[in-house]
Amino acid sequence: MKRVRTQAGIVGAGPAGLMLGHLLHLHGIDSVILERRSEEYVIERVRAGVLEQGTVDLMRESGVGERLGREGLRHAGIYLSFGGVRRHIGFEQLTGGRSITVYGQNEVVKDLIAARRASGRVLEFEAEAVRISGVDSQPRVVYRKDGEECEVVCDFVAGCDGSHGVCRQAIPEECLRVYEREYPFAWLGILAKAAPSSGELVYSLHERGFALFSMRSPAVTRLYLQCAPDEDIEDWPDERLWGELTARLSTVDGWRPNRGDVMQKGITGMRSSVVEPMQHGRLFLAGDAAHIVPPTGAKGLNLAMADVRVLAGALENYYRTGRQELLNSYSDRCLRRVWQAQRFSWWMTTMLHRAPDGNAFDYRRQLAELEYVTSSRAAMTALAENYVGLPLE
Ligand code: RFL
Ligand code: PHB
Repeated sequence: MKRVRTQAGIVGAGPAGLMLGHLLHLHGIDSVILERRSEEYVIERVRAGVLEQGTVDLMRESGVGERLGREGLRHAGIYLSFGGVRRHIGFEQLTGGRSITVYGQNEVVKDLIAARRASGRVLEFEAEAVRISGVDSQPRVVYRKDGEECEVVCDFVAGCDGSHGVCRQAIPEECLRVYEREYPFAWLGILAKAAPSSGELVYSLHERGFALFSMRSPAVTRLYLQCAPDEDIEDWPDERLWGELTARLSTVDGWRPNRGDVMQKGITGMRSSVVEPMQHGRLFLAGDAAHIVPPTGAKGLNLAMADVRVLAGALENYYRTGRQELLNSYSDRCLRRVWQAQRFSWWMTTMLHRAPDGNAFDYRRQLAELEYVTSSRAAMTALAENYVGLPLE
């Protein structure tokens, strides 16, 4: 069996795995990154789009923010739309100058893959980790590549393998607690060749359900609408999609999203989950492998980045001093932020979606909440400081 030795075996080349490998490289720590999908698949997968200030700072400070600085769209606020009116929440005034940046997750991944290539360290695509063992003493990751089994022998394993990965399964069930919540709806998302008709995101609660207006570039609009979790994408031809998006997003002042060719569409279920602790022996979980948030708060990618920032710092400290305190406190330090993001994402989700079993009372209550959130400075500040991202450690 082919065998390689490294300091950190990283499973998954999503934002968490790639950023961790990059930060470790800057500290002079070797790693091997294994990714079961192809490079094209990973780069083309359309997902998140909103970067918190802390994520932008991390990319800049670690030397991978050059294209982000040129092409990222800085947004100073968002709109909440209800009752046919868009109300603005200005982040900069409410948070002392903080903001968000719209830059596709696939662009982040592209930049991190380029940095990995430049570092000369190992990144293997179409290499699926199938077994993790020895996490109490000498970790080993067995992976399958071109029909053959190979092995990575390492000091630590970073489980950055997303919500359906294998790393979590390497932890005995009795050592884990899983907290979960499902939501009775999903998001149907599209990418359209259309110039964004608003400079900032619009989150809308309409009688017919939630809709979100977002973007990727000055020529590409990203839109989502609430649908049933078991909805069939075949039931959504473009005409029906545009009709529904227009109905849910249009406002009485005549604003509506521009239409264009639909380049991609897909349905995503929504759930919240947290695994505690995020560490077992020499195995550390990061990003979606440890926690899932519903996308309404735009927190998933940002949490993944916050986790690996903490993990890279702890590993650097270990290799420099031989001390394990920061590794041992990794889980507790990450989970504080994770639960804040869970709370915020749950709150945004329940405020903005129509529950299928909800009644007219619930809808009126949601409208009253939106009225308050867009008129009280205290409430707007609470939304703004969570949306731009609570301070990193
Ligand atoms: P990823 O990106 O899922 O990467 C995990 C990688 O691991 C690979 N893998 C394996 N590789 C080798 N061996 C195995 N056995 C493996 N098993 C799995 C997978 O192929 C994959 O490449 O997890 P990571 O790095 O933790 O990053 C998390 C983010 O991707 C995720 O949280 C966000 O996309 C969530 N999210 C959003 N987050 C935001 O911060 N802002 C947003 O605006 C936002 N919008 C969204 C979103 C997620 C969405 N979907 C589709 C779930 C919008 C949507 C629609
Ligand atoms: C996106 O642009 O994909 C996006 C924006 C905000 C969200 C979720 C997704 O809350």
